[in-house]
Amino acid sequence: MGENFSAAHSENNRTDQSLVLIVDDEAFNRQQLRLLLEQSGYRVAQAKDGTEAINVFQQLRPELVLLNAILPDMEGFECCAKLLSIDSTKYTSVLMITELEDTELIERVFLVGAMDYVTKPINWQVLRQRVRRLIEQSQLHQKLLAANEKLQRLATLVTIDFLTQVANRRRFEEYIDQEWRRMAREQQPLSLILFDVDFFKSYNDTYGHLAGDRALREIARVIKDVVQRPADLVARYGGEEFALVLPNTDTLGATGVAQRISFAIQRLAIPHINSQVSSHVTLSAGLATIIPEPGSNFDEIIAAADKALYQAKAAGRDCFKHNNRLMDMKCNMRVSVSQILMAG
Ligand code: GH3
Ligand code: MG
Ligand code: MG
Repeated sequence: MGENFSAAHSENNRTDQSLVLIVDDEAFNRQQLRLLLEQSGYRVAQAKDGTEAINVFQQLRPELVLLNAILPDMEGFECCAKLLSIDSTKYTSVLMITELEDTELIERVFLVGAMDYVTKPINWQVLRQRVRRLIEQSQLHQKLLAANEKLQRLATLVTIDFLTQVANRRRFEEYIDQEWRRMAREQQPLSLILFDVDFFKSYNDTYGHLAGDRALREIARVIKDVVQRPADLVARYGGEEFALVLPNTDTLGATGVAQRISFAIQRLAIPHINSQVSSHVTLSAGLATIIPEPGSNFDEIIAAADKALYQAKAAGRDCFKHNNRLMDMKCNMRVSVSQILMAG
């Protein structure tokens, strides 16, 4: 940046000195403005025309631009519009310096997005106050943006399960409530699958808690990989339990998803020498499919899937059961992945 960029001589020892870009073709004007700004504790960059201003702006992203309305290579207004159209994460104010103060000119100043103006001959006291106000506005805006980003990150954190990186229980309940009501309005089927890892206590006892954590992460990843529709939600429902919400999905669709997940877990083949049903980690699952009654509560589908899961456990594990309220009948299936693979 060479001579265009001057290090600050702070009068009040500020460490977070804001940067002001001066755009004026007259070296004398730039010099005077620079002195005033440095006395106020700002860092200063300079440009002698519009093209240089755009270059310097892109590199340094100043908080404020003091822009002369008359430039040798383009109109100050055009330059202002160009500067403000540059995509920047930083908020920049433009203060125009004009020769006259007529209505048309003032309208143009604000039309191109400048925040304020001063007229020549410059009243230094007025300029100092306007610069201070605009810098404060810019800093406030930056703080707001940062706070907003932080909030967004926190909002994501409170909906994600830390260990497995799928949705947490809180997000699950929020989502199933929303989808339950949507399916009730549209009179469409909602399916829910609850998975529970078989003999997981003995897995931890055999391989250690850290290996248990790793297994849970892998299982969550596999379930997530199988699920295809954007509206499907995988969540960690409890310790070694996962839930899968499938909107607009009937019995057949949900059964297909459960089968694909069973196969994928079989392929994952995490050894479990102390499982009583397989040499590998297996899942049991309870499925439920319901077209919700308007005004009813989503607890209904959780209870139905939970009951089916209980039945799958009672039936020997490594299988899934479907509690199908859709056709007012129970459709229980025992699909042992190990058995399918042996038969196939
Ligand atoms: P079942 O086949 O009946 O489901 O038997 P189980 O052993 O899986 O069920 P149980 O409810 O007796 O035990 C669940 C186990 O899951 C016990 C607990 O230590 C383990 N578990 C729960 N959350 C975590 C976790 O975050 N990490 C690890 N490593 N283990 C967990
Ligand atoms: Mg359990
Ligand atoms: Mg279990």
